[in-house]
Amino acid sequence: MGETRENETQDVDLTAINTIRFLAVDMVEKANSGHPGAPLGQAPLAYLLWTRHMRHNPDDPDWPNRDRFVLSCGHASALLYALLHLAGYGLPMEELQRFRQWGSKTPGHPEHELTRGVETTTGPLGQGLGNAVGMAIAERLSAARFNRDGFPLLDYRIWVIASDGDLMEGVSHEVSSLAGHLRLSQLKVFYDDNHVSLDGPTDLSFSEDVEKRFQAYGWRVLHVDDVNDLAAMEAAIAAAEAETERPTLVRVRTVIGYGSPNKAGTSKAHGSPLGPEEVIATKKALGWPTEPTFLVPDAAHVPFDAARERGRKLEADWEALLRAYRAAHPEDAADFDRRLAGKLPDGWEASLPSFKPGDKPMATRAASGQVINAIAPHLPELVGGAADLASSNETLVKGVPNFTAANPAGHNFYFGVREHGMGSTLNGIALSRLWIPYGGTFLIFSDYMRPPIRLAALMKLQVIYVYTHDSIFLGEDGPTHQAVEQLAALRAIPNLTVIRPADAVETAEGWRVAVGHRHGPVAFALTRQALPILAETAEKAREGVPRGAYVLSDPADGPPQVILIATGSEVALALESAKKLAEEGIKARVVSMPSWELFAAQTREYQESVLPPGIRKRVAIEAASPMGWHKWVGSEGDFHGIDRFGASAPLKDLIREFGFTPEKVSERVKRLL
Ligand SMILES: Cc1ncc(C[n+]2csc(CCOP(=O)(O)OP(=O)(O)O)c2C)c(N)n1
Repeated sequence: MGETRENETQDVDLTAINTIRFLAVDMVEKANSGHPGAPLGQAPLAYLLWTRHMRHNPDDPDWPNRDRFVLSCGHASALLYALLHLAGYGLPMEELQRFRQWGSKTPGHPEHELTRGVETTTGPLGQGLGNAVGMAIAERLSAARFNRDGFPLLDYRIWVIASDGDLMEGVSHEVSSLAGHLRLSQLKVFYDDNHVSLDGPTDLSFSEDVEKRFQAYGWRVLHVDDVNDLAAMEAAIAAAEAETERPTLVRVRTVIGYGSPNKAGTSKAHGSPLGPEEVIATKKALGWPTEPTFLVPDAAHVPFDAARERGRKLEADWEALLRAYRAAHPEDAADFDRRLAGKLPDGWEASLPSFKPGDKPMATRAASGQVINAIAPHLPELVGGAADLASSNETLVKGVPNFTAANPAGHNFYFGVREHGMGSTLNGIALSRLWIPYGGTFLIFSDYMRPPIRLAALMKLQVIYVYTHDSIFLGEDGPTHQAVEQLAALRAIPNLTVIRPADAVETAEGWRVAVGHRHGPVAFALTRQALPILAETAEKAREGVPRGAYVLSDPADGPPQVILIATGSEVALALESAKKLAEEGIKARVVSMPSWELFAAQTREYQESVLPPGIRKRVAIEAASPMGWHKWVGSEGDFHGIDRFGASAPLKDLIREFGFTPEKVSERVKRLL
């Protein structure tokens, strides 16, 4: 009797696993595009996680204490869509049949927010793993903040499937090293060890001992020799689940294109459909009906429906816990509810420091540091740090503990010299919706973290980048460290807001904007060198910075002949240049433009009030690449910037040699006029 039931369970398991496999295969085949190989190999692992281990409720993909699932190898998206369909996330069969088509919920790679239940956007290999590390950090932070005796409000786990490509990517080294250091035990990673990547067998380029590598990071490391050995898989997953000290890596041996007589185990199963004949051969080999396609036998629903019932119960129990928590800890609960509702604390803006024109000149990085320190106590969700440049970036909140393995209640982060990993981790923290993370490094090294910046923008995540040393005017470190093309490169990313403040006042206003900007990342470009605090900004930045650009000064006598548009450290230069031009009888308006993106979002009326179409003589001044400035200066305008690499020299020499003086600017204006 017992044996019969066991056999029946095994039949159901196999039916469900093959259902996942062939939904994925049929999706790829119908789209004539995609990756069938990884889903064929990974299906048993994913099946066990989704039906037996993950605590999730498909009815409510936003349940705060749900386990997270990250398919870091986003190219295996068909696997995830099959799972979402079967698990009951409301992804209908028609969407599986529209895989990779215009307007479908099943794009080529999983996209967060587009498809219910997709926890993060993956596809660029390595990023999912980095996000998962951030999610595990957020879990620790949140548990430390909200859990109380008898109220384990947050204790979710992060389950990841990562492929060879994920582990080859440099970012995986950064984040896995960090995860081991921080002992993020809620993180459970399954490495799909199938010996194949796109170009062929992995031994073309990848031969380290992955288990030893992760052991060296301080992870718990396990392995399973055959993903189809469900008992062995169960044991490994249970061991990963029981681990409470370290992150876990389970190396799972799978076969890419499992079941395909002619393509299994080769890169031919990787990035293109199996082809009609091979699909039939594969279905036959695994004992699956060749018709109809997109077959879901009733039996396949059984384990998923049971998991869904369990999930409903888990969330209902958690809701009861939350109700009791609200009664026992009303203030904590109010903070929790407020954050999840996407609201900022009342009155936080009152804590913004005010800087005055009489104050000593100050680097905008220093002003930013003062702002962070002033607002942090009033904005408990603000957490962050730097990639080993906290002292330069002024990202440290004084008197607040560091986030460490021993003290996850700390809010200051040491990401180490890992810009890429920091960026990817910040995205994972932001995905919790309970924290607003920031991270700092030199502007030049935004290049080292561009992939996660782009993904933050794509996912509309609130992440704040605190970049300093924003131009050649950092001085003696020289051209390797002097940003020239980075502003243009960042401005090219859709949905990223770049803010380059002119002084301390604009910096504080920039932070007001950044904290209030809930649906996309913001990057600050801040100076190393001190800048005067301008009388004009003190008066106008409060209104002007949120609008991206505003008139700082106009000629006293009549309409301007020319507009000087400047950002950051060049705004003071523009004001001086306008004075010099006035002495020579030339009337210039000065516009401060801390953010192109904010200005571009204004009404045409406002834009034309700042840059009247009738004034076609315009000179933009920015110590950076000219790329893109024609948008604002027009075809009759000119640009005073830099179109070469910088140089190693003291600040005053760079100012002279690169011509950032009122004399040089007014010469250019006169040439233009
Ligand atoms: C950063 C990045 N580089 C390149 C690619 C293109 N790409 C997609 S899958 C893949 C190979 C992946 O091999 P593996 O990770 O072993 O996956 P499998 O072949 O086992 O499915 C490559 C190079 C990518 N998605 N992301």
